[in-house]
Amino acid sequence: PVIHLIGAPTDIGAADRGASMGPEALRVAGIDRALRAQGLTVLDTGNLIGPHNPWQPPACGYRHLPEVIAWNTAVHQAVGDALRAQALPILLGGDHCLAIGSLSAVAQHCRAQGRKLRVLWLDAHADFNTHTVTPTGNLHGMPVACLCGKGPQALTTLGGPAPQLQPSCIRQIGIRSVDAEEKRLVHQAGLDVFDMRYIDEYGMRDAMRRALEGVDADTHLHVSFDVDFLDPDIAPGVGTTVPGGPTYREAQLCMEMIADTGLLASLDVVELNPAFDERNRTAEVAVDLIESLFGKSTLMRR
Ligand code: DIR
Ligand code: MN
Ligand code: MN
Ligand code: MN
Repeated sequence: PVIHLIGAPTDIGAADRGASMGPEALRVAGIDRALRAQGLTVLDTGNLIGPHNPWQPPACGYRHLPEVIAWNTAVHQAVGDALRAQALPILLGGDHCLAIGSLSAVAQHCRAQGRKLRVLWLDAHADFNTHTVTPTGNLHGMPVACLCGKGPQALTTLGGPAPQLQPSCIRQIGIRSVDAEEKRLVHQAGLDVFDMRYIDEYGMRDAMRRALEGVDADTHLHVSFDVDFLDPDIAPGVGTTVPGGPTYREAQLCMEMIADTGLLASLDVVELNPAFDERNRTAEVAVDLIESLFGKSTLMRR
């Protein structure tokens, strides 16, 4: 398929400024060249436009809600357009609140096409806060809850009546930072979480084998890749680093096992923050991993 790169240069839902520079850092690290080297056709559609970050405190439990709605509406439209054009959208974030717009479009597309959906949420965080339990008000900590129908109506109904996603189609991998009240909500929703304890005990291979269980030729596979999924040793360029994440090899295996399914149909790359990076190395690691996600392997396999 043709790949559409969609830049969304904003940090509107984040704890720190700087994720707005993510799309350009990924381009500078050569994301389009890396994908073309895999024999793929890539169209960089440029950057979406949205409101600037007014840097206000939370209001009624949300920071920048009107601006978050505006950005996600633009992302929803662009990702939906790409899917309707039978392209494979890659959302270049931007912070992780943008997954609301992206996945609501993916879910809507899957409903229209009668396709099953599996979402792999690669993240240090569960992103399942709501306005009543969030310790920060930052919407990048709430996208999974919003997609499952818990959140402000303007966000939960992007893509049609809420919820956009059933918890049963989501697998979370790499989780190691969940807020106290958020933990209760994750259990209550019954999210399938392969946290770092699981990966320590059983390994990335077993986690991915189980996370991909049940996907078949009728499945649309979406990966939401929060770059803070990675251990800060290899990925310092994110706003909210959490120690103890997947190593370079573990992350490569994760991506390669997804590639092996041949089912990847949409992708978010979010939370990259060049303001915290060192000579763009985190963007370069992300591009490296994305190459693997699209089938690059050490030796030719076929
Ligand atoms: C925290 C941080 N759980 C919050 N979340 C982050 O603000 O809700 N998600 N950093 O990526
Ligand atoms: Mn996240
Ligand atoms: Mn995160
Ligand atoms: Mn739509």
